[in-house]
Amino acid sequence: MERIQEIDFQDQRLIPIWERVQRGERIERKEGLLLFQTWDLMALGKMADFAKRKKISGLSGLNGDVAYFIIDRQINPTNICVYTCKFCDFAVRPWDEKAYEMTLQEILSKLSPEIREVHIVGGLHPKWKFDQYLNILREIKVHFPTIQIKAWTAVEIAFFSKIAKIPVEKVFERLLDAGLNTMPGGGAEVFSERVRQALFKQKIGAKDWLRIHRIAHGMGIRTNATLLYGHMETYEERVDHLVKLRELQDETGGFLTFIPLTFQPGHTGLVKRQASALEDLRTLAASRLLLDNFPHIKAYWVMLGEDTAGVGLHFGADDIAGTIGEERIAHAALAKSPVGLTRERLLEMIRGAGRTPVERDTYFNILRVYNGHHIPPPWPRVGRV
Ligand code: V47
Ligand code: SF4
Repeated sequence: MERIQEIDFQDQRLIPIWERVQRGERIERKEGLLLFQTWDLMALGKMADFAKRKKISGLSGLNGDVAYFIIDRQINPTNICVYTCKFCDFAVRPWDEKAYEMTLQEILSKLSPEIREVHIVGGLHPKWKFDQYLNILREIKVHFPTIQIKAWTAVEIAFFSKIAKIPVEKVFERLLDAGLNTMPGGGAEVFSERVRQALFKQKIGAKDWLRIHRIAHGMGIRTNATLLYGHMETYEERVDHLVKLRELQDETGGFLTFIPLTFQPGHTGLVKRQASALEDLRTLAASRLLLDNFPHIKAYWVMLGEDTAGVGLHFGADDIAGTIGEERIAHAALAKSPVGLTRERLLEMIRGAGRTPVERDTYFNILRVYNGHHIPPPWPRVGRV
């Protein structure tokens, strides 16, 4: 049992919420909004940290001080996309000089047996057949049977269903047969029709995104969820997004982790600058407190930056993502973080935040707890590209 800590509240409006959190009761919509409005970030962080410790010790039997990481590799097979979402700097048209399509050989050359998870997501190619996407999974499983595959967002699943003219259930059947393990959380953006119309109107909205994840969960596929914030969404829209995810999780229990994605403005001109670190920490903490039925909250260092991600481990996050290898989506939008990190650097970040590193697989099975065991410096900082 986690020790109940004292919090010195500057914003007294948070006290009833803290009482609820200690009793393990659910936070309602109005209280959720207050979490986004309060200036009392320290109290918010302490409440979220309490909720995180309780959740993690309950789930894993480990001390709630731990933070997870994974040895993974991101692959974005193509940046050619039929859609033109206004927030996206990654996608290009086929004739663009930055357009690329990776061959199977190129994809396989990026992998090695020590990688635990490959995260595959990319553009919606105008010419590729569903079989080409399936082949990527099949070949990875043939050459690297121990690598777990986290692939294709709900947006891509809807696209496969359309190009192959088969229902979503059949799409998943064929993906499972080809080697799919889990599904990433992208493409959710923010569940607001107002924002969808303004920024990504060609893409599926809340109803379809949630329907596809519901089907995946029903077929035994664990999935993740995201929120893209820091563009034109309101706090009410962020809360609504989180409540919708919580409702689906109540129904299915299929979500593994939630990843708030802080918008990288890049060349889009949508906002002058990225959300502040305080806004990032607030969003992590509010997510931990509102998503009381989600096992994990991820501080994605790629978009947050290494320093904010480390502090995020005190604001409700219990996972700092992975080595990644070669990130392209955020970096097309001028993200300042490295494109990949080494295991040693992730250990250093977690220990620097005063947490105990725990290496995991795609399902959050624990592979190794790094208690007390230190790898001596000098540590390589950036992963192999
Ligand atoms: O769906 C696109 C977002 C997502 C930008 O499931 C942007 O473990 C910020 O979903 N700034 C793809 N975000 C990435 C994603 C993800 C990342 C890490 C872990 C997991 C997981 C999933 O990235 C897209 C879109 O929402 N995105 N452009 C941008 N400029
Ligand atoms: Fe295409 Fe996804 Fe970018 Fe939209 S966000 S343009 S669907 S790659």
